[in-house]
Amino acid sequence: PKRWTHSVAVIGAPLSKGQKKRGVEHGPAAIRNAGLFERLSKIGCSVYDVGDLKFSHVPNDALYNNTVKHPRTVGLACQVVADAVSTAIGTGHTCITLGGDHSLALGSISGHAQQCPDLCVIWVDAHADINTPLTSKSGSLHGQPVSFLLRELQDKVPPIPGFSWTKPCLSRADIVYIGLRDLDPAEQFILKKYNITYYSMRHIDCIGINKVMERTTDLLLGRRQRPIHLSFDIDAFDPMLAPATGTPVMGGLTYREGLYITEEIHNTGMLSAMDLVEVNPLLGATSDEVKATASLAVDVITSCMGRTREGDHIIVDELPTPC
Ligand code: Z70
Ligand code: MN
Ligand code: MN
Ligand code: MN
Repeated sequence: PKRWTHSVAVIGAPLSKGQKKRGVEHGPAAIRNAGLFERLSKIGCSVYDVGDLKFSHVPNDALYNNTVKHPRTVGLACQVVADAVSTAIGTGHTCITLGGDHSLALGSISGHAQQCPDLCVIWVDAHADINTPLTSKSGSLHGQPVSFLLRELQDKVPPIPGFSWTKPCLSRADIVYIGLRDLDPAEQFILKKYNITYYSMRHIDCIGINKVMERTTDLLLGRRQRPIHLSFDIDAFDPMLAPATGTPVMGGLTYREGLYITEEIHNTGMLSAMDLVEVNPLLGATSDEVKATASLAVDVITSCMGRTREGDHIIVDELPTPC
């Protein structure tokens, strides 16, 4: 007897201009090739493949303020992501967006919020990605998506070309970070000044991942049930587990901590959309490293959709009786 638990839409978002390294545009293919659809089907999901979105290259995409790179190209791509996610959610699917770099979360969260204005966000990442276009040192837009999303920050975010369509859809209390360990000075300032909740790797060491998840779900869902958007950057994991990514940072999540996060999110019953970003198959030292990183991404996604480490009691529901 099969149980069709979730109908999921999978959207490939091969966006790479939000950062500097080539290869992250091949993330969706790597995650698909690691068996995503087979694994989702096995746990009883009915899967609808939207395919990979096409992003047009915007010519003459000059730097903003001498720093921010490819603003028009990234802004337009995020708008395409937003439309696709909004359509998928509106059709009744749980939506999985495969990156691609993390700038796409501006699109996926905006599109999700068009359908679910009450959503909250769990951002699992080594980085906070909350620089404004004026605080960013790198000029990379994958380090900035959250700044465009937060209402409280809008008087600090300049109107940059390509982003005129964006509307902040989150308040400071609607987002919780998990896994942080590499923050720029301006990002630390923003997190403190706006009192944004984050559980860094130090917090996880201190209180354990179980308490972190208890507090996270309590903060976001304690008052009322609401849709969750999970934005999962694979670099939240330790580089030993996820080497094929653009910005590996020592001291990341263990496999068990990562899966505990996703199991708890599944258990809320409120996961409505997720991103899995920053898998870069050109950055593994060996093909085994690339395979391990893509396979980890599939484990994260299937865990979010209900795979349990104990097994799911679907295949065997009765023991043979000797007669
Ligand atoms: C830095 C910046 C970042 C991911 C690097 C790094 C941001 N704070 N995000 N890798 N995934 O450039 O703003
Ligand atoms: Mn990120
Ligand atoms: Mn990151
Ligand atoms: Mn379920």
